[in-house]
Amino acid sequence: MLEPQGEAGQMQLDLVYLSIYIMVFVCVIVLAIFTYVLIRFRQKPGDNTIPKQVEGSTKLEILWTVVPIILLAILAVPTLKSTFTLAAKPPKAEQPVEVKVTAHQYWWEFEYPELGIKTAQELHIPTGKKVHLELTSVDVVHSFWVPSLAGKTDLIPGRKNTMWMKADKPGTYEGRCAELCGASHALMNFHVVAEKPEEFQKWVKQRQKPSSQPQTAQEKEGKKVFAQNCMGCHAIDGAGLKGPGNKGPNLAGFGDRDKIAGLLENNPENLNKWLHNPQNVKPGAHMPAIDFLKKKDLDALEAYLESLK
Ligand code: HEC
Ligand SMILES: [Cu+2]
Repeated sequence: MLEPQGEAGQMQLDLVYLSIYIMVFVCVIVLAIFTYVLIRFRQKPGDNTIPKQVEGSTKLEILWTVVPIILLAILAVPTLKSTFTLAAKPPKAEQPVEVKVTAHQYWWEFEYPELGIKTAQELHIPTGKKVHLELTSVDVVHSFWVPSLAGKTDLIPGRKNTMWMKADKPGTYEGRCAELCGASHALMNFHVVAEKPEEFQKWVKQRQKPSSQPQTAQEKEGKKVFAQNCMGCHAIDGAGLKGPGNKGPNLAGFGDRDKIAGLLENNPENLNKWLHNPQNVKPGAHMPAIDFLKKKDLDALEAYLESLK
């Protein structure tokens, strides 16, 4: 947060500095007067006279009412300006990327309505472009925070909040939920992957293509196991696997993601760990333990999921 990597983060840091400067200014003056009074008016040995008792001073009252009002106005004007600027939709001419962010206990859903892409846990964005986010939640209040890019904006059920952010340089930026939302709130991590516009376009093309079809016999078997056991909650766009709901993340392109559930390095061993007992990784996660499958079926399922590119 102290090393912003884009315009929105820089604006927010400027506000933090402004309020720190004002606080330091007030502290220095108050503490200086305080120290002076302590020394100048302390009781001297042998002097037991009671000092002159003063009650009320219109001048002082006005002074310490007006000065804070001025200081708060200095803070309020740029704060309100930035708040509205950061929530506003960037003009069409800037070709912003639109993303709908939906928070779930304890995962993030990212939808690019204009590009027809739905994904989870990993938010891909192009560098140098404003990304306009529309944020909401399906269960409780969460808060979207990418410390080095922008935040924190609440995601509230039944409400749409908006903000934009911009990354100047390619890189992977950590994201967090910044509003206590349940047992695994502290594990509700995600990543922002900022790529050069050409690279981002490649990613978009890859995601828009139908998911690669299972190649080996094992992967084909895995697809069947998935259809039988997982489609109640998960869909895989482009693979013709769509069930009744989206209680869990869309797993299209799962094999390309860096992390499982935003936490574990994406490899077969960790996938096994996750499926076997999601609660061990994320207490309270709304995915049941998959401990009823035969080893052969589980292996096939894992091979299929990792093949999704
Ligand atoms: C009752 C609903 C439900 C069922 C059934 C279910 N899941 Fe999940 N799954 C979830 C939820 C919810 C999450 C998100 C957990 C979190 O991160 O908090 C999840 C997360 C995952 C993830 C991590 C996804 C990511 O984006 O990193 C994988 C992989 C996964 N599930 C695979 C499976 C497989 C394979 C099956 C079937 C054997 C299955 N799930 C069955 C609800 C379900
Ligand atoms: Cu949360």
